[in-house]
Amino acid sequence: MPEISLATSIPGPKSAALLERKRRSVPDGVSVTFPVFVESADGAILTDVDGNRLIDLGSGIAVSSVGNAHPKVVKAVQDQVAAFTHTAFGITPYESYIELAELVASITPGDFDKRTMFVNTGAEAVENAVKIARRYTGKPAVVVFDHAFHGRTNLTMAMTAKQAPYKTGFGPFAPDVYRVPASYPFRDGLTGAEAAERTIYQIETQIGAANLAAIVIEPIQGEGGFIVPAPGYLAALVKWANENDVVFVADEVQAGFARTGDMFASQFEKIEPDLITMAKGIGGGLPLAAVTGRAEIMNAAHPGGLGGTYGGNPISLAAGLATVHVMIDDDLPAKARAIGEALLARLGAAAKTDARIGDVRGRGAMVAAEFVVPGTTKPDAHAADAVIEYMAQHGVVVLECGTDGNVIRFLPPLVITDVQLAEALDVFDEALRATR
Ligand code: PLZ
Repeated sequence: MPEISLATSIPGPKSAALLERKRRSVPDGVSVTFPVFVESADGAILTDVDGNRLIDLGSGIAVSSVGNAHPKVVKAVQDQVAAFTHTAFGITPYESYIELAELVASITPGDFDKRTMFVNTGAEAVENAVKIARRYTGKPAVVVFDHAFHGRTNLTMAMTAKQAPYKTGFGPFAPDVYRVPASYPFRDGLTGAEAAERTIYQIETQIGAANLAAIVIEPIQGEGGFIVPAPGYLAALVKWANENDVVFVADEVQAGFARTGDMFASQFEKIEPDLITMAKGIGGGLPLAAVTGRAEIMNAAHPGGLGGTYGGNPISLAAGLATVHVMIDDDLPAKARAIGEALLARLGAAAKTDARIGDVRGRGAMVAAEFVVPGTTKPDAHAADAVIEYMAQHGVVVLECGTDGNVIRFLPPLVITDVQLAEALDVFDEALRATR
């Protein structure tokens, strides 16, 4: 029996009615890309209000890595809600915060003394990493990259590269944020060493190490197009940062927590970031984010300088502890590697028969196909959109990304079954045939 079952067209009548109510009660800025309203979800299956069963290859933007409503996460949350819901860690603390801080320190790269703070969102983690790096170095500037995504708050909008929709009309933006080119092998053809040389030259000549607090980079760029830097690129930047009193921050909000086949994408590159920002996968679906890093850097901020009402709230921490234990106990990095092999094989085969796919790349369960005008590297967002639309109509949730909107990303829950993944990829193949 197929895993996908469609009782209505997409969206069905109940979802269509809810979309209309949304239009009258929720601002248009909060948009919906996939027009089905969810009623329940389990593992990699979403069931909508019209009774349609869909396969989820987006994990709620890389969040539900342990699968939706994982029984251990559900139990941990239920127990915690019944015990106590909130006291504010900064007022009357609780042990789970320490326990998850210890656990995160033990699985992040770098065998040095670490400290961890918890916040609610990825953007908040990035904001705090920048605060801490500035306090530690006493310097103001922050370097970010082409195609970067770091969030939607004022500072993180400044750090995010793509103008529309994230920044249009929302300025002025935070100062002292400088953008430099990264490594994008499909488009720049540079080796890691060459791309690093270009980046470092630009930093030295246009910003200057003496003014620079931090380099903030996604080890695999997420929203910007699942861009995997050429080998050695990140290590060269870390070396330069270490030699120049610049804090190296890996933004692992999207790539972290087993997604890429290692617990953190930095591990594959054998780099030890000074600070790591994390969110999404850590919370098993609850809002939870963190900054982890070298003790001397994290401790640079004075008592009371870091915090927030809800940062590390007990329910999210309970979910986080359960989630990270599932990732370790069930060896989800290994699951991610197996998913990666299947994805790269299937997408690679598709690229051989469809000239619109210019590049297939990624690691573990973070893989993408970049669509171009055949025979060129000119981005083709329409081709990607048509494939996504076909997949939506046929029961597969899949997301777009890329500065040019021409990349389809595959981010399944790491607990997706082989049968579910194969069925979803059959729909991708059909979508390619139907839209050619
Ligand atoms: N850093 C690397 O990927 C969030 C955002 C989608 P928040 N990515 C998905 C959207 O439309 O807003 C992200 C990320 C990286 C930071 C963030 C921000 O995380 O939890 O959304 O604030």
